[in-house]
Amino acid sequence: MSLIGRPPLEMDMERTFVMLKPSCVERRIMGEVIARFERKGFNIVSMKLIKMSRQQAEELYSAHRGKHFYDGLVAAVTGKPVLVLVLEGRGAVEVVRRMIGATDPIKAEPGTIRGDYGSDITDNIVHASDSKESYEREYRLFFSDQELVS
Ligand code: 3AN
Repeated sequence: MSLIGRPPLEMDMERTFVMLKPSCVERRIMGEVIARFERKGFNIVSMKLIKMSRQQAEELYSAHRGKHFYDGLVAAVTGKPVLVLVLEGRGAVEVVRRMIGATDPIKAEPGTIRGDYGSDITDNIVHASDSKESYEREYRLFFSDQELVS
């Protein structure tokens, strides 16, 4: 892989892709959610408020194509403001997944973001990559390497 425009990360450092979903934006709790990631010690490497296109939504959730909730999921995030971020820190993928909690906010532990703020399983406040491979695929849907600020 070419390293042009993409210097290697420091040892132990890892990046993950996070999206604050439409309800998070509408309820004006973005700052609270971002503050949790910052307090944990993650660096924000890039961040922007966008209206997600249908194509981006279909790609982001391509693993779920054909499932009963897929159409509703794509519709829930398409054309609405969402905040997309890249976070960096030790063990970012796993730690952020633990911080957001279980998919269904009703089952998510108190203290997790979904457990504390969510109730709807589809618009469950926040998305985060579930593996390094997912991160590599997902961030490219929204960011160029030049937009990642070390
Ligand atoms: P997670 O976001 O916790 O990794 P996934 O990857 O299983 O969960 O599902 C992706 C997204 O699909 C979830 N964030 C949620 O918005 C939606 N979803 C998952 N399961 C359901 C379901 N049973 N009904 C409605 N939406 C769902």
